[in-house]
Amino acid sequence: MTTRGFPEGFAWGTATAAYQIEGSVTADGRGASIWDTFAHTPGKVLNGETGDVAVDHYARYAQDVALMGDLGLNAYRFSLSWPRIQPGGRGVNGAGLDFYKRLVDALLSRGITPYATLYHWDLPQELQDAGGWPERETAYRFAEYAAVVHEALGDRIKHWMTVNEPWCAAYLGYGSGDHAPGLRSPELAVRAAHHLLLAHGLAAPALSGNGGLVGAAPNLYAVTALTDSDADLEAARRIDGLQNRFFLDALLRGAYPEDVVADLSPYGFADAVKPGDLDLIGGPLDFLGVNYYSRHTVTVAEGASGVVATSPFAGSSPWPGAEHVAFVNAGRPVTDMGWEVDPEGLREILLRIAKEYPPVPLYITENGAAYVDEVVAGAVDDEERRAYLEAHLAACHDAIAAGVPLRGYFAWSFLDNFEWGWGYGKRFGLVHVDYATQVRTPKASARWYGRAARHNGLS
Ligand code: IFM
Repeated sequence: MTTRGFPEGFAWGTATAAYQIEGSVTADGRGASIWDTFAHTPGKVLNGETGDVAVDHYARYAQDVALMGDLGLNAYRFSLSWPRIQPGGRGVNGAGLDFYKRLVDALLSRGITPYATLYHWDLPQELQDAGGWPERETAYRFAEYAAVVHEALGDRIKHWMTVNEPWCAAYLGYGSGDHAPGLRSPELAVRAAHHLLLAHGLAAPALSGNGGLVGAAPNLYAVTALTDSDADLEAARRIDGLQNRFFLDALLRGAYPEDVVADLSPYGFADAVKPGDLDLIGGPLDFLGVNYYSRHTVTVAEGASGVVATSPFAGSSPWPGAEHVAFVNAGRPVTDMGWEVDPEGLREILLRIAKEYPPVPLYITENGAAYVDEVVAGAVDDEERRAYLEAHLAACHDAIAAGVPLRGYFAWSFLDNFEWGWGYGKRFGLVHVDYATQVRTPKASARWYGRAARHNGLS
């Protein structure tokens, strides 16, 4: 019996990203991305693993889409590989576009609505060689890429997300160096953050043609100070500013928060922002994606370093001006990533956006958990992941009941895949992948989630 029903038309999907699943990194003219380079650099990814093969989705997409359909899902969020479509960051590679046409046609034939992300971290290497996201020019190149994509796929795809988790792309890529391209400079990171948002603003008009709906997918956290000391409250203000308000205010209000601009002024942030940029960034947004995993509980303690465990090699802080902050666990159970399970934080964020910002339809564009899974007699009983999904969907249900315009939920991830600096060591999939044979086995969580999707609610 369905006791917690969701609104009619609610999107029940899963999410993936190109470099994490596709493999086939030289097929059909694909160029190299910064993640190809980074993963092939010794000491950057656990066990030297790369996305060269990943879960071979490029070759197996039809089987994967069929499985989604069989499970009963009605939506799928995936990313387009920029260097597949524009090898070298220029021109048009028809063969690369054709892959996404085939993928989307397969989705549509199963009644699965495609939600496409243009940038999930795989910048063409040549654009990085020219300076990458700290260079303003990269944002203009992204707008050209968006126009190419929309021209080719705008008849089939209506839901577009420009940038995925720009905080990660900027601060892990150019600040802590835990992600590609692996640079460690707060000055570069803050410029990258602005240019990723500028890229969104410049690309949006092209994507909105032909009935396109445009969104972005920042990763947001509930943020709490460990104590009510002035120092901890100040730490929470800084982290909330860098992680949440910077992106929300820019996208939804067309302004950066003044306190964050002040925090970032020692790093030359203001110089990167040109007249008119914020009008573009804060232009019409058809929906906002929310990637939510956990809460940051922050404190200031002796020896704190601002380091967060975003890679097994994490060594420096991705938080300009907040390097003195420590991230602590507040006693909740943790996933295999060490992230606290906190569904209340999701409800909190959804209510906050609805209360503090101009109205905008919302989607949970990522939410999920890594656990250690084992195939036993052909089955994976991942009760912890199932419970994680149920608790977070219940938080969504509560938020909707409180008036939040939440339109869909995408579980991260459809398949086990390449988890960036952790390589294949962390499994987020609802579907287990045997990396030696590429055999897919839906976990118990996938069956449970598919039932919820088919009933449009939780029982
Ligand atoms: O795997 C990532 C994804 O690429 C971006 N969001 C967080 C996920 C889990 O770390």
